[in-house]
Amino acid sequence: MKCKKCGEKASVNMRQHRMALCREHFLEWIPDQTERFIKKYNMFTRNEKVLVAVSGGKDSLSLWDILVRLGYNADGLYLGLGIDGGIGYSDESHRLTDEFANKNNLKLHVVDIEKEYGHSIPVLSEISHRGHGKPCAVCGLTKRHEMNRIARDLGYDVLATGHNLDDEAAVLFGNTLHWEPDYLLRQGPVLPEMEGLARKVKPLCRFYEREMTAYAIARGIEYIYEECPFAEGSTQIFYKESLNQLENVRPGTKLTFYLRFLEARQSGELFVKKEPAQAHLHPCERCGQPTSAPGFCSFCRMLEKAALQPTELQ
Ligand code: Q46
Ligand code: ZN
Ligand code: ZN
Repeated sequence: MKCKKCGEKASVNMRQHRMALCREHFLEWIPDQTERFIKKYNMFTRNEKVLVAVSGGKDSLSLWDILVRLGYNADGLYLGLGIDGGIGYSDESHRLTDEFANKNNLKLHVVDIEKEYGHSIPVLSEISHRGHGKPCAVCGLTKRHEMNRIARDLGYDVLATGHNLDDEAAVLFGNTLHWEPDYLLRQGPVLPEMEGLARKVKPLCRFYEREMTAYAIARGIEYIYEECPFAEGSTQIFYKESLNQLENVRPGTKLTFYLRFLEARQSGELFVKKEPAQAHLHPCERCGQPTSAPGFCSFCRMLEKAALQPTELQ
């Protein structure tokens, strides 16, 4: 297999694009494409301040690397979730994120949930009795709350996450199987800023997961290989595996599934356009972040519930 650009031996073959590239051209192609997506979807400009949510995984560290290479003004945010799972998951991902930031001389904000709120994510999940024994519901809620809080408090224009095409296609698959109109209308590369909620963007949403792995390795980025121990057996992973089976038989299936959805949504052909549920947001009485619930936002209600529980788990 030869590189499409220079004819040298290719190191990455992308069947879905019918294109193979050598290492050097692949390392140029990824940022070039990212720049194209940032412009196409009006994600942000070089005058705006970007906060990249970094987890220590290949996608978020690669995203940060790409944005900095492209000359964007991008700082990192690491949330310490306090997840051990027998592999010291959070400690290791924190270490690798720190290392990446130091090596590249980048600014990293670190928020430790346990220090901030008294409990790690698994403990908060247990004592607030949310999520049927899995911490993912509390984890997702906390991450959304904290990312928005920090972006807003520190004056960032936009919050960027490292979701790749495999992530987005799996979410879309789930939302389609259940025909969730509200989620379908909101899913996309950009979630505009509204009433105290920071703009959210996903610049890697058109890259396959294997492309991001290849990028991280080719760039020599040290990232955490293990998934979060709580991800095992999740519906999301099941959807990803199902889509991979389709992809193996028909390369490009995932990309077409996602891109056709974006086109259909944009044109209004498949979905009746309605204003995204602006649901009368008002500031939470405890933390001040926007919420549609009366009184406290769902994060603060979760904290309140956790505080009311017996403390033997702490
Ligand atoms: S939600 Fe669940 Fe993830 Fe949080 S507890 Fe781990 S698997 S990290 S994306
Ligand atoms: Zn080449
Ligand atoms: Zn609140």
